[in-house]
Amino acid sequence: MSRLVIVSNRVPVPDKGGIAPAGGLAVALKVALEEHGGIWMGWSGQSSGEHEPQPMAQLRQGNITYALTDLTDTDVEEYYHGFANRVLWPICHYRLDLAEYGRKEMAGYFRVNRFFAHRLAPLVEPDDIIWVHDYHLIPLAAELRQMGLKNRIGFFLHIPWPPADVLFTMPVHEEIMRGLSHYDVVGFQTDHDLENFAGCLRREGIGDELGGGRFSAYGRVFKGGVYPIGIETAAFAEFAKKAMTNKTVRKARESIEHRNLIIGVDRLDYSKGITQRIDAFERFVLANPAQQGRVTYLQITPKSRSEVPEYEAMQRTVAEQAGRVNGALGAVDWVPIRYINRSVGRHILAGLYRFGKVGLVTPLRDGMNLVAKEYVAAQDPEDPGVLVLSRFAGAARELRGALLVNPYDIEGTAFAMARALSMPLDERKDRWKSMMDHLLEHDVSRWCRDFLDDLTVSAGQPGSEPA
Ligand code: GDG
Repeated sequence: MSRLVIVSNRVPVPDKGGIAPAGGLAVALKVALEEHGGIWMGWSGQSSGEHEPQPMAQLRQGNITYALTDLTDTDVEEYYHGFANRVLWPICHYRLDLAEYGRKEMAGYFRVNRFFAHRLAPLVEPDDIIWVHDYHLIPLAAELRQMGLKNRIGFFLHIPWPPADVLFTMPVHEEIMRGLSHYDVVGFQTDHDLENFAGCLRREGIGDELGGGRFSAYGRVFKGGVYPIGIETAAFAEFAKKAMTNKTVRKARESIEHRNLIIGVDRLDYSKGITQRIDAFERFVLANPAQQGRVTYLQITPKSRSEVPEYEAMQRTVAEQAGRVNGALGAVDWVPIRYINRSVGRHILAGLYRFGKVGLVTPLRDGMNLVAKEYVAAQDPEDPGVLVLSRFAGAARELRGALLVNPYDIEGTAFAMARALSMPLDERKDRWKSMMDHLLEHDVSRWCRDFLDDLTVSAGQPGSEPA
C-alpha cells in the first residue's frame, strides 16, 4: 500500500501522549495516515520574523511524521492574511465586495506555495499518494510537478466553489484554474460546487467534460468529484449523551431552567450569517409575544482571523447587536441572547447541542457546515430538537429533514424558529431519523475512503500525462 502524504495550511499535531486535537477531520485523516503510514505537512503557525525559516521541525509518532515549517512575517501577511483570507475566502463565499486584490499578496501566495513544494518534495517517495487540502494550497501540485514529481496528487476544497461570473472577477483566476488541473482528483463538497467548477472551465473555453467525472483542461486530464465531508457520527452521538452528566453542562441546563434553548455555534465569520440570525431572532420574539421570557438563544462564537480588518469590525458589530436586542427585549429576569465570544470545550458544546430544542445554522454561504451535522448527531432519539438550516450551506443538500431557510429572508427564518419550537414530537422524530440515518452512513471515515479510493483508482489513467 502506498504511503499517504497530507498537506494542509495548519496541522493538528497530537500532544505528547499522541492525542490528536478534537475534530472529525483531524481524527479521520490521522486514522487514514495510520493505515497507510506517512506524513502530514503544513505551516507551524509560527513566524521566523524576516529570517529565512529554519529547516522543518519533524515529529514522529508511530508511522506518522508531522512536518512543520515556519513562515516569515511577510509570507504570513501576504499568503495567509492577504491572498488566502482576503481574496480567495471572500470570492469563494460570493463576497466580491470584500475581496481586496493586491499584486503583492497574489505574488506572496504563489511564492509560499513554491516554498511549501520545495520543503515537501525531499520527503516524498515515488509511490506516495499526496492529498492537499483547501484554498491556501491550490498551486501546490503545479509546483511539485514543476519539480518533476509524478505522484498521484489529490485536492479537496473545504469551501464553496463559485460560479464563473464571481470567480473571474479575480485577476489571477486563470492561474488558479490551471493550478487545479495539475491534480489527479479535485474534490468538492457538493454537486453544486462541481457544476460551478465545470461552468468555469466551459466559460472562455478553458476545458471540457469528458464524461465519467473526467475533465480535460490545459493539456491535462483529471477527475472532478463530489465528496461531502462528514463527522464521526456514532462517536459524537455517544459523546453528547455522556456530556449531559458534565458539571458545566448541568449548570448551563439549570440556568436555562424551564426555557427552550435555541443554539448557534459558528466561528466569527461574515459567511456564517450571524447578524442576520440575530435580526431573525429579534423578529421571532416580537412576532411571538408568548415566547418572551420562555426562550434563550445561546450563540457561541469563537474569535477567528482577528488580524483581518473585516473580522475585527464584525466582532464589534455582533457584540453591539446582541447587546441592543437584549436591551430592547430583555426583562429583569430574562436575557434573550447569551453571546459567548470565545471557544468552549468540545464536550460542553456536545451537551449544549443535545438539550438545544433548535439548532440554528444559517450561513449565507458555507462549503458544508459541520455544526449542522454535529447538532443532529447529538440529539436524544426520544426527544430530538429541530435543525433550522440555511439552504446555502453544503449540508442542506444532504439534511433534508431540516427546516430549510433562506438566511437573507429575516421573516422566513423567524417563522422557521417558531415552527421548530412548536413541532410535534412525531414529526421531530421522523425528521431527525432520516438525517441521522444518512449521517451514520456518510460519516467522515467514508468521506476519507471515497476520496482516497478515487485517487488510488485514478492511478493508471492518463491523469499525470499530458492529454
Ligand atoms: C470549513 C468550511 C466545512 C466551533 N466553535 C467551537 C468549536 N467549533 C467547531 C465545530 C465544528 C467546527 O468548529 C466548525 O466547522 P464548520 O464546518 O462549521 O466551519 P468552518 O470552520 O468554516 O470549516 C466548512 C469545514 O471546513 C469542513 O470541511 O464544513 O464549510 O468553511 O466542528 O464544532 N469547537 C469547540 N469549541 C467551540 O467554541 N470545541
